[in-house]
Amino acid sequence: MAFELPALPYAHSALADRGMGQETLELHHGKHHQTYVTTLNGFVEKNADLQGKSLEEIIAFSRDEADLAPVFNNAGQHWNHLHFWNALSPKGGGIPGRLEAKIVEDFGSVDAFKDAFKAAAVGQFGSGWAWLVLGEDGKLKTAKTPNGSNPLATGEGKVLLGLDVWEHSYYLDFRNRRPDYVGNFLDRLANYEFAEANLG
Ligand code: MN3
Repeated sequence: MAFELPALPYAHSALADRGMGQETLELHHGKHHQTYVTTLNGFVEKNADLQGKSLEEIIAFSRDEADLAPVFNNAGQHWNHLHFWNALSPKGGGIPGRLEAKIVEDFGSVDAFKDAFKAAAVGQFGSGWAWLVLGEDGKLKTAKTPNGSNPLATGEGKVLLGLDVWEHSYYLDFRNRRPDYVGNFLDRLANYEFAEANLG
């Protein structure tokens, strides 16, 4: 039962007028994400300990094993991208009421949330991810993780919204300007309805 690359929930061209071009999505989904899936399936084929486990179980199993770092990173990247495609929307940027109220309660304002998320995304040195998570204390917070890691693995909370800050996600559209890519995501691309649904 191999892992599979799902279709994008929108056309490859659907986000082009909001700052994420067709070529970016074709490469990111069809090449980068596909490679994580193919590589992960190769590891599972050769390692009986991984067989029959869910994606989340493989992430937990490989998290603290140095020998399994490539398994962890490819499994994490598969999970992260499954999330990421849903965290983007051709109608993105608008924050629905229940999530907005929670953001204002926990960050003070929407602007303060965006500043904190930008700080996490820009401050992640090298490749990785920025996140909005619901912590175990019931409060929203931002987080950042390197490479293929994520808040499932670090135990930082339940993921509401994640942003890929690997260069492959923005270099064609924004060149080296990661802060502009992050700001564009928060204002025009982020699927806050998906984030609100993840609140539970
Ligand atoms: Mn990526």
